[in-house]
Amino acid sequence: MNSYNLTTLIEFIIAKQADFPGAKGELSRLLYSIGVAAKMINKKVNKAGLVDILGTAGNINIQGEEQKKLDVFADQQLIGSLKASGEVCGVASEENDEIVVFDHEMSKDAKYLVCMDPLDGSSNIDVNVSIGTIFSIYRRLSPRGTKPGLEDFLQEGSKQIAAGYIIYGSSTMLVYTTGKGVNGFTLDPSLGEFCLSHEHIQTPPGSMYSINEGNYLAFPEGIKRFIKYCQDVDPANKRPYTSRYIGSLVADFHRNLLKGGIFLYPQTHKNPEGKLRLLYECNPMAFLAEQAGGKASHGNGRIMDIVPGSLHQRIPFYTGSTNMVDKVEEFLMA
Ligand code: AHM
Ligand code: MG
Repeated sequence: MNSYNLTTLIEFIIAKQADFPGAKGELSRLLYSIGVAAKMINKKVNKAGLVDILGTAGNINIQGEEQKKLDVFADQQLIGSLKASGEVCGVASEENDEIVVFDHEMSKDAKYLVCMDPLDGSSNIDVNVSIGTIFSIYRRLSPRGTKPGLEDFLQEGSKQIAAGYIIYGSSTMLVYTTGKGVNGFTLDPSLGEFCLSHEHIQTPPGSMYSINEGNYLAFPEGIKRFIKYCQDVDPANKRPYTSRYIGSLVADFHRNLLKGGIFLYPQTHKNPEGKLRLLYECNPMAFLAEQAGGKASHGNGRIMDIVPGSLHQRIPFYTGSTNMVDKVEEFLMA
């Protein structure tokens, strides 16, 4: 803590650089650039409800410019910020079919790459529900000074150097890990700074489950049995468990991370491979879950052990408190 009794994100990042002997500040600068983009996106998200009042018609705003959808804005903001940092050689984003390669000399020489979902749950924006940005950082495999290729992005989640999310909620928070625990920062709007508010987050054993039960009939038998287990009356073991589902991954995950619980997105009729994307959603959340003492599984093993086959690969996803993820695996493998 400094003399003002608060630690800003950048102060924390710089202090933590000491955890990595030989670090030259590249990752610190990269994380900082994500923090800057997050503030810009936050400003825009906060204004979303005002757009109608401000009198924009259709897709054209009062200056006659085309209004960008917020998820496109978030994508462009993050890509711009990462490119400007000079610490990233390329980006894979849920918004883009292909990888985005930065061919500026400084970026070509950068050793990191980023996978991200710029604005997850953006369909919730119209109804004032929390949404989020999810990011994941890897070291490139190709030599520095060259253009990265697809294989640089198709690395197991266990190779992540850092991961995190920003939640645009009743307050805006940035939560991240570099593999040495999970820390959370709340945006103080009066200072315009993310300030350390949740140090060394640990997920407690859970008794909350989060799943879109509308898809019940399509769930694997093991998941149907797990849901019935959660609903069983067994007061000694805190059951029936409480059901909480927002339908916005960052918000559901954030609540469970702090309070304990499990988030489930199994395969369904509509999404036979699962709905959530391995690179942009599951791997970063899995890294955070594990660093907070929880787990992340695809039903039959660890999410972060999967070797991705394609950029936009989807996968069934079960994450949260260890006791609950173990239980789901038990039901699925029975
Ligand atoms: P998106 O990436 O298109 O925003 O979709 C991902 C969202 C997650 O935030 C959320 O967990 C999930 O979709 C909800 O899906 P459903 O509406 O099927 O329950
Ligand atoms: Mg998404």
